[in-house]
Amino acid sequence: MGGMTAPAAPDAHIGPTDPTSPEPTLVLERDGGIATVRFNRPAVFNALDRPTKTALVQALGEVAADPGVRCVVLTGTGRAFCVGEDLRAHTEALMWGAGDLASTVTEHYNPSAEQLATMPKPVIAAINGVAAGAGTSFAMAADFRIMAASGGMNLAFAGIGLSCDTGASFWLPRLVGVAKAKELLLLPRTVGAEECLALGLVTEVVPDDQLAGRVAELATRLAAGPTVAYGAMRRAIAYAAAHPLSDALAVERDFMQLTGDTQDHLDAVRAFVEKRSPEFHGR
Ligand code: T3D
Repeated sequence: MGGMTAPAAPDAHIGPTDPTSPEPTLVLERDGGIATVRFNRPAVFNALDRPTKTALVQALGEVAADPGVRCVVLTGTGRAFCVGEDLRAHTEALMWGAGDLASTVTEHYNPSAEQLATMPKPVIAAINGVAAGAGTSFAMAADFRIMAASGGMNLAFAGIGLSCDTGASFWLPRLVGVAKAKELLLLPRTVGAEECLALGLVTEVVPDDQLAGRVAELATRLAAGPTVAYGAMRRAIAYAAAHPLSDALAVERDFMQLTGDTQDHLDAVRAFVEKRSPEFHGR
């Protein structure tokens, strides 16, 4: 398929350009309350070189902090979503003795994983093609993973003799269970869209030519929703995954207070008793 071709947005911010192409390698577009972050190195299946990784950290920080952004879509151009580290650049760095994995994990992969998982607004991964390595981890950190029927996921790390990163060890067992997570990590292969759906790796599979429309529909709905409540739910679920019930209940109470104080809550309960649809403003 042609990939997610986002409609021309009124406000487009672009990342670095590739020396081999006039195109920016990461594109950030805003359309109303929806921000789309698009990997844009289709010739290398949206593999991540250093400038693109830096731009990703910056773009995610920007959309996370912007109260006008109420839903974030992460996607790729062309036949792939994102296949993780650019292995050509990486090999070159290793040959020059400059291959410092821990530093790019600290500097790029971990901050991006944290931002995706913790920003106070919903995130959709629009998986337009194959996702591999850290690309799968980015997708797994999203709240919704909508995959084109021609897409797939490959937990490719072991194929190049690496452990796993960007949250793969955190998200994968939570999505598919420990045993399946080990199988997919130790014996990597491209898992097709229907199997991803059956395993719970993605939330939805759609025909390739319906991906953009379906993602736009969901993003529009989420961007018009109770953003503070969505952000609180993301945080409550993350907290509860690693804490005892009594602690989770205490955090739930705090978030109920936080959301109970929002204008959205007041407006929505009034709309309920007046038998009309609520209109949320994200505050
Ligand atoms: O510093 C650190 O390394 C730490 C951080 C690591 C994080 C990671 O993400 S590690 C994991 C890195 N990713 C991979 O190992 C995935 C490698 N790619 C593949 O296994 C396969 O390409 C896929 C399963 C993703 C897709 O297979 P297929 O058969 O559909 O496509 P292909 O022919 O292999 O690839 C298409 C093109 O994309 C090809 O270019 P060419 O030959 O047509 O010019 C291929 O070289 C390029 N490509 C794919 N993946 C990468 C890549 N180029 C650079 N880096 C890649 N990761």
